Amino acid sequence: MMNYVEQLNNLGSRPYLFSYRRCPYAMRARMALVDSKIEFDVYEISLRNKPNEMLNISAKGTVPILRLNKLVLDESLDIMKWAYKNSKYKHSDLLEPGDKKIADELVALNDGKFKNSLDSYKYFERYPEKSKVEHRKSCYFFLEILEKRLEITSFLISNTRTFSDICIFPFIRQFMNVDKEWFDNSEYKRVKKWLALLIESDLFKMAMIKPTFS
Ligand SMILES: N[C@@H](CCC(=O)N[C@@H](CS)C(=O)NCC(=O)O)C(=O)O
Repeated sequence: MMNYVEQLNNLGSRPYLFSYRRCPYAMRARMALVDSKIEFDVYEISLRNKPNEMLNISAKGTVPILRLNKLVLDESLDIMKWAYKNSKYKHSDLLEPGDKKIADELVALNDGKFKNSLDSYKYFERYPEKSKVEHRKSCYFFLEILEKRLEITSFLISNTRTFSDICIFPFIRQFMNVDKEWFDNSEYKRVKKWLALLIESDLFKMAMIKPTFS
């Protein structure tokens, strides 16, 4: 088997993803690539010891990063959009679902205010000015929005999975895992069902397959 540098030197037209398996941003990028049936190689990095090959192409040092010949994409949303645009399959409805404005607003809320609240809940011990329960409460606003959306359709924008479901899902999964027992007993029954569907999907399972080398 080729080592990592040999693999990089042997790059043809096959995209290469610097990734971290448990990172929600990397998860959604891998899901979009898998969903688009784009073949790609994964380099699983250690966040504590980032490889120079990665820092050389994007100094900000976050994963995911997609490298394809001279193209470097270092934002998960850009990678996802690139994947769906370059898919051999018709994915335009995934990128431009019925209500694009709502879809964009949901993703922006997720990546902004919700992600901040989620971090304070997840790392509540670092923010002792509030209790764990109070930190969790600061996340409810987003779960309530999702629960309302899911009253109308089985996924966030339509009755099929679209871009925003994939963008948001890894973060709600993270929220669930902070206190799974609490989440399982919570009142967000539609969110729980939606999350379970995505967790059990072949798409998620494929995106979580352990890379063969790192
Ligand atoms: N806006 C970026 C955020 C990516 C991000 O923050 N990834 C985290 C891992 S989940 C990271 O690489 N952090 C750098 C570090 O921990 O050193 C994106 O959407 O790709």
